[in-house]
This record gives sequence, C-alpha cells and structure tokens, in this order.
Amino acid sequence: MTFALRVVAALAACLATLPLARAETLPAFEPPRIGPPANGSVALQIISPTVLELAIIVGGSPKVPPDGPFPAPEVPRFKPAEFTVSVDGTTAAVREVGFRRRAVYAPLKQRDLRVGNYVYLQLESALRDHQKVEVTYAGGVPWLAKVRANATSDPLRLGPAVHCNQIGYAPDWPKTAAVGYYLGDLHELPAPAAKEFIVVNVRTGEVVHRGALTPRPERNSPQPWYRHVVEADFSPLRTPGEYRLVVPGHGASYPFFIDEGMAGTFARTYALGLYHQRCGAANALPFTRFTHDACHTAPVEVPARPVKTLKGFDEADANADLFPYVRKGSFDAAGGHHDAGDYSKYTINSAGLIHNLLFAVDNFQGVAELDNLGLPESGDGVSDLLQIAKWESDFLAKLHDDDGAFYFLVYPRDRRYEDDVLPDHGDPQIVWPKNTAATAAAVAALAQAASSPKFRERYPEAAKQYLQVARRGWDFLVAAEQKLGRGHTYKKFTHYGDLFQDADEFAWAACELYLATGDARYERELRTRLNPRDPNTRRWGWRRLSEAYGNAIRSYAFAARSGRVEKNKLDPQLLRGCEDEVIACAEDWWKAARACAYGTSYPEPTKRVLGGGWYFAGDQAFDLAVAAQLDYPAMADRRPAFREAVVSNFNYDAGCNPVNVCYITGLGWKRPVEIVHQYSQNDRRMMPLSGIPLGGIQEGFSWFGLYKSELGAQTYPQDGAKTGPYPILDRWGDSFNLQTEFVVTNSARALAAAAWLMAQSPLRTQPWKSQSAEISGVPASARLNEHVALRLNVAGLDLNEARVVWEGRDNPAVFGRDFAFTPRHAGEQWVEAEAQWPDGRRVFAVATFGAK
Ligand SMILES: [Ca+2]
Ligand SMILES: [Ca+2]
Ligand SMILES: [Zn+2]
Repeated sequence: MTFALRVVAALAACLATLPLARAETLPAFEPPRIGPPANGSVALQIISPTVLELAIIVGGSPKVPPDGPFPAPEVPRFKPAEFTVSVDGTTAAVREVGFRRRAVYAPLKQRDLRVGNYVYLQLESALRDHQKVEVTYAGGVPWLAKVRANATSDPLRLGPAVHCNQIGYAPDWPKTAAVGYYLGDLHELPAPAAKEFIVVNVRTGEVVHRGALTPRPERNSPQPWYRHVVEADFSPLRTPGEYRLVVPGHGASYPFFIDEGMAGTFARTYALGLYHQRCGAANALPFTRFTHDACHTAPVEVPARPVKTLKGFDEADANADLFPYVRKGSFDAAGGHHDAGDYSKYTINSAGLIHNLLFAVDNFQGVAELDNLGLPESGDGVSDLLQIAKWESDFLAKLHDDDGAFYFLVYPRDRRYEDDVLPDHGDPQIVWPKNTAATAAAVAALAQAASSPKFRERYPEAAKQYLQVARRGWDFLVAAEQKLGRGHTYKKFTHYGDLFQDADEFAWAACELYLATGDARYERELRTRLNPRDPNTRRWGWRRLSEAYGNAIRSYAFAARSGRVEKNKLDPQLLRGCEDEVIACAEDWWKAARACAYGTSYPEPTKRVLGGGWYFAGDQAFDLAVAAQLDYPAMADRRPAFREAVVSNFNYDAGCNPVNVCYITGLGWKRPVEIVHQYSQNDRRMMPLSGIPLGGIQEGFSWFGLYKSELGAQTYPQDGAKTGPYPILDRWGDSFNLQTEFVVTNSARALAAAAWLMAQSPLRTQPWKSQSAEISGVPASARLNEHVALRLNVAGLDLNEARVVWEGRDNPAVFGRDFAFTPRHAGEQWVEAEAQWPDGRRVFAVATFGAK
C-alpha cells in the first residue's frame, strides 16, 4: 500500500467522522500574523460545526478619555434574521446570536485602542467539512453595516477552540490538549459532538494517533465557567516530530513538537529572560539581539539630604529615620538583576532569587550539572544556575551599611521609574533606607550561599566573606530587637517583604545561619520563630511556603539532604513539620491543577472569590518540583503526579489556555507584543525581549493614563458583572497590564522547575553556549519601498526545525525562514532575526545598512 492509501485506510477504518485530506493534499500551515489585528479587519471563523464567530476590530477614539467612569458603549441587540448565512450557496438558518467585546490591544506609550467585537451565530444544522460559508449582515449596527465575510470548513483550519502547548511536549511527558470556547452572552461552547480526536504529522500528513475526548470540567468555581471543556490526552504518542491535533468540526491546533528538547526550551528561555534582567553588565550578541551596554555601573548614592525631599520616597519617608544612614557618600552596588519591568533592585527579591536558584542547584536532581543554557557563562564547566546566583549574591553582599544592615533597594535618584530609557542610559541611583525585613532576607540568602555545598566548592572565598557579612547583619538585627522589642522592629516601606512583617525574614535568617554554622544560638532563635504547622505562616492563612517562611521551611526540610548539616543536628519534629508542609503545598497545587479545566494550579481559594492577577504558574511548578525531590516513603507514589502537574502548568503557559496566548515571551505562535517592561517600552523593536514570564491570569485591565477606565468599560459582558461575568481565564488583552508583571523570583522559580525537567532529559549534556548567525541578501544601500529579500543562515543547524521571527525598521514582526523587508523611511535600516529550535537553542542575527 502506498503511504497515502495507508492514511486513507486508517481514517476509513477508525475515523468515519474524520474525513481528513489525503497526505498529499495536506495544506501547509500558514504562520499566524504576530501582534494585534488591524482596526477595521473582519474575520469569520468556524468555531464548531454549529457556531460561527464574526470578529470585527473597531478602533477607539484617538482622544484620551476624560477622568471619571467611561460610559460603557451600547451593547448591540442582534436578531438572527439580520444575518444571512449561506453554506455552499444554500441559506442556513441562524438560531441564536451572541456577542462579546474586549479590547484586543491597548499599548502604553501611544494611544492605539483596538476593540474586538465578536458576534456568534448559532446555526440550526451542522456544517460538514469543506463547505463554503458566507455571512452577510443587513441590520443597523454601524460597525457591522454591510459586512460580508467568508470561510471554509477545512478540517485542518486553525481552530480557536483547540488549545495545545504550542511549544511542545517531551516524549515521556503526559500530553494533553483542551477544547473549549467562550461565546460571550451565549455562554460556553458545548462539548464537541465528536468523541475522538486525531494527531497528524505536519510534514507527512500521516495520522499518527487517535484518542478519546474526555470531559475535563472546571471544579470548585462559583461561576459556571469551563464546564464543557474536554481534554485530548495523547500521552502514548512518543515519536518525535511536528504535529497538529485535530478535533472533528473544530479545526486543528497550532503546530507543536514532540521532542526530547522541550524541557530545554523552557529552561533555556527562562535563563535568557534572566540574562535580560542582568544589571551592571552588557547584554550582547550572540547571546541576544535585545542588546544594551553595561548598565547602572556608577556608584550609588547614600542620600545626604533628608529622605523626605526625594521623589518616590513617599511611602518610606515617615519611617526612614529609624535606622539612619551611617555610611555617607556613594558606593559600588553594581551587579545583580533588574527586579521586574523596571530597573530597580529590591533586596527582598534579590534574596528570593538567590534562594530559589541555589535551592535548585543543591537539591534538584541533576540541575547543578547544567552548563548549557546558552548564556555567556555556559560551557565553562561551572553550573549555569550557580553562576546566575553568584552574580546576584555578589551584588547583594555589597548592599549593606557600615552597621551591617541592608538597604531596602537601589532606586533612581530623581524619579520613580526610568521609563523613557534603555538601562545603559539609566538614571543616577540611590539606596533607600534600611529595614529589618530586607536585612534579615539578605542575611539569610548570603548564609544560604555560604553554606551551599555546591557554592562553597566552587567559590570558597566568596562563601567565607558572605558568612561574615551575614553574621554582622544578624548582629544588627539582634541589637535592633533588644532595643525595640520583638515584633516592634519592622517598618513598612512598600509591600515588598511586608507579609508577616519581618517575622518570616527573621525565621529564615536564623534557619540559614544555623545550617551554615551549626551554632546553637541560631538554632534557639529558629525554634522560637518557625512553626511550619502554624496557619499563620501561610499567606492569607492558606497559601503554603509563602515568602521567607517558605524559604526557611524548604531549606530546613532539605538541610541534611543537601549536605549542609548532619541529620542528627536537626530537630526531628521541626524537620517532619517542614517536610509535611512541602508535601502539603505540592498536594494543594496538584489538586488545583486537576480542578482546573486547563490544568494550571489556579489556587482554589482565589478561584472561589473570582480573583486573579500576578499569577505565575512557574511558582507552583517550583513548589511541585521541590516536593518531588523528597525521598519520603509516601513520595514514591506522588512524584509522578507532581511531575504531571509541573508539566500541566507549563502547558498552560505555553498556550494550552482558553485564549491560546503564550505567557512566556519569545515562544509559541500567539505572542503578546505589549508587556510591562521598560526595556521593551523603549527599544526599537515590536517584540518584547524574550524569556519574560507573563502573568497567566488577570482580573481585568489596568487603569492607565491614555485609556483610564475605558478598557474595562469596553468589555462585554463586564468582568465584574454579578451574573454571567467574562470568564477569568479569557480576560487577556494585549495591553500594558501591571497584573501580569513578573519579578525575577518568578523567573527563578520557573527556571528551576524547568531545569529539573531538563536535567532528566538527554539534553542535559548537549553542549550549547551560543552561535553566531548571518543574514544574507543585505544590500549596500536601501531604496525606499523596494523589497529586500533576506535570508537567515546558521552553520551546522537545520533551520527547517526552527521557529524564526524577523523584524526590521518600520516593518512588523513576522514568522519565517526568509524576510521580505521594505524600507519605509530614509536613513539607516535595521533588520533582526531570532531563531529558536525545539530544544530551546536560539541564535540571533542583526544587520544594518543604508545611509547613516
Ligand atoms: Ca557555566
Ligand atoms: Ca516579611
Ligand atoms: Zn542595570
């Protein structure tokens, strides 16, 4: 039998309802447009055999709205009779019409509002495959007037209701995709009538797998959201390749890989994101195209003026004189990582970053051996995660005053945010005053580094010096407590470290100092400050392993396992309590992932109050990975479950979510272009810098200057509606939204969890540092509006396997091996290409030409 006949026979035998095209007629996948749709664009999509979606993008007014509540635009009332649906030339009856509306694009720097208006047409009878559908509108809604739109029910069309991990799955991972869709005031798409799905090889058209669609309803939600979601589990498919998952009548997923490199993709991309946060050093080719010179290398000032006169101190000024500055003048505080989308450096998060990465180096199986993440320091024989942690801890070890206390943060001297510059053109900086929470966190992190067996082995001198600095910091804390009394030492500057006031940071510091020194004095302190069974050590009474209590519990639970102390130096009760808490935390996240239709560990208490925001699935993945390292008797059974939940959290972030958005920049097919990041708000590119985690759940849009309350007001059904609100996991819009802004501790946790998976894969020993690439076809000079055909060339790597993104001056970003660049304005032209392989290796190429 020929190959094509085999496919047809397989389909005929197993899939009578799946009239898939023969292999040779498999259409090539057309990469999607990157970025938001244009104003005025009209698209008809076939969501299911009986549901059509007509999407019309309507521009907002160019004027910034006045202050105060924005008047919600009228909700159109459609009648089925206003729509004519023709199927292969025959009129099909429309039973019901639904509607939803949401801003699809709202950038920060220039007002450019694009509002998606989605009309749903529920048909009386089901479409068959390969039918031509045309919709016309004859009603009076102005933005829909005289619309005529076409679509074909190609079984392999991109199906918006089919959600997969767009990056891919490792052969031995559980592999799931989801089917579901929100139809506005028609509520949720019913579960598909089909009982089966298939997986098709993109290159050959071969049907390589078929399986049953099974219900995966959302549980424990007060709203009837995601009740009809079904899951497609294709775990048995292990053959590496590029595939699409097809659900009869609903279309196909984006292409994805099954590849041993998947964990490497996540780990290398998160590592690149942390490289992009690196301060005091340049970001340079060939490691990234998002370059800048060394930043913030000037000495930071200890403010000589009263703090009250400085801008941005308004929350701290009332408290700044409790621990006055001792050292005057300025000092070297270069290094570390920019905290988040801004370029400041918060001591609390610096300490958290060190904890997370060093914990993974010391405890996550195989992670310490990874030396191939694609960073400048890869391939030098030293653990890459250890080196990232060292970069941060060298910075932190400098950030103390002469009295041993640590400054709260490094911050611009004259304003809150350096929001109009790249970091190498950043501001003069100052340090904020000291507080006990920042000091205790720094003490803990440096003591942890000083006692980390892997760190000490590689950096014995630094370890000694850190321990000295940590002890002095502790002495400051003890003196402060003697003077002011326990529970009265803490002053709030901002919300960083404010949870549990300074009690959790004190407990963490005592814990790490005990593990670093074995000194009974610290152990006594620890015992009075840490009770892992006390619900008051949990955020909101339920979120386990929060903040510095979490760090202390984690470190103590693994103190002997990581080789810090002998087991007989540990209090068995306390040890058991810490281990139990680590496992209970992972159980919470595993249950939450199971209770979510889309497999992310959306915490149930948050779900019950319809909450969201600052949700980073990598945090939960980290907690799950931590528990999976325990060799507790009960753990043998639980390890696969926890690992499965790690993967389902990554799947969600990689696009297996209701809106198909990839919540890690630089990956996937549907990529946000507008993120909360000063670099990306000020560089020349359309695409944000790669490797940045984005919050995967948001309650709604942020209020900001050019839109004020308009983004929320444009939404229908409203996010906050009492009945039938807009479902929480559907609330994404490509907008500057503070609720999606990460901090580097989120990056570190996600990297650690991904690195653990990578360390179990064949990729763990694959050498990789970086590789230069070249753009061919670059002309000497540019002629306006004439195409320039460009091609990316990379020696020794097969670009057919890569996802390549191009962009250039005045040209939007596009996917493709080649690039047709068009100079739009006189002067120097630039083009850039970024290629990423299924194992996360990435190369960048940049060219400039034309007049200067
Ligand atoms: Ca290295
Ligand atoms: Ca605290
Ligand atoms: Zn910097």
